[in-house]
Amino acid sequence: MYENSIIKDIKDAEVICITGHINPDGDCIGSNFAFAKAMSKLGKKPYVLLGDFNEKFDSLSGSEFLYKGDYNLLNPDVIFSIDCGDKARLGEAEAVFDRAKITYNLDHHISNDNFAMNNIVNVKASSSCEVVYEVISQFIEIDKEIATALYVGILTDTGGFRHNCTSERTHQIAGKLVSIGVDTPEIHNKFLMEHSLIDAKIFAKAISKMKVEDKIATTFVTEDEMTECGATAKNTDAIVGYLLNTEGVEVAIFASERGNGLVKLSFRSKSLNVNEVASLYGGGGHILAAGAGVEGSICKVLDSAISEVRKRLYEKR
Ligand SMILES: [Mn+2]
Repeated sequence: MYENSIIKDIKDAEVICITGHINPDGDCIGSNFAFAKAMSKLGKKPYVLLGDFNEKFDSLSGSEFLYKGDYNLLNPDVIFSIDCGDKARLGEAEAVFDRAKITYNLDHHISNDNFAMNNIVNVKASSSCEVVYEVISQFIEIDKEIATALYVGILTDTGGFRHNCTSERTHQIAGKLVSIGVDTPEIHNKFLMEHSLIDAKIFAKAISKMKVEDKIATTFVTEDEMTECGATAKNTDAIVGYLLNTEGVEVAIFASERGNGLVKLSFRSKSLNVNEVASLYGGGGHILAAGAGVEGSICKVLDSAISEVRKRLYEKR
């Protein structure tokens, strides 16, 4: 239903920007790159505005559209926010978004508050790549490069088709992308299994301090530990999922210091709604996977999160 207005807005625009959430993950990067490639098929050269991300995504086609210049110079005719549930999570790109003449919001986060002029938010979709597939397949032919970027996003946001957000439609789309030529063994290894030495070092620090109490698995890393391992936020992605995979655990919470007194909380759950808990701290995400940034000391922030989770876990049974 939006395809016609999207095509018109793209064709009429001179300056087009695409952006996503801070600390972009596989789904955010894959959906941004795939959408940029789709636009280039319409004869446009969009600017993709994304923060620092894991180098392994550099090999994806679409990275050639990344804009590394001054954001203050960008006054877009149209901007697409993809995979961002909350306008404030656009980070530096938020000001560019606010200056744009026409705004779009393509997403799948349940916490999304429809912050754009045009909102294509499907909370049933496994990933923003699934949302982007449904849109762009209406007006361009998906080639192997676009298919690969989309497949990476679907694969990483579903945890390899394991999370409950994975639907029949997710598999249909993935099948379609495979038929276009995605090299699935290579993509699974590179984007799901492989980690760097730095990832492993910070993982070891975090897991060595892991605790399980009342079916809640928790751990944390300090800024000093991050520095010692040479790690940044992008190296800690695997930790919270590992916590949740612990036998008997219902909810996992991972806390990490992000400098200037900011603590990032990541929640994963097998059934409890952790989007609700994250939103207490001004964050959000999905029912079973959510996050928030909180100011305070890491121990106090983590303790507070544990008690909020515990309250809900035992109230509801
Ligand atoms: Mn996503």
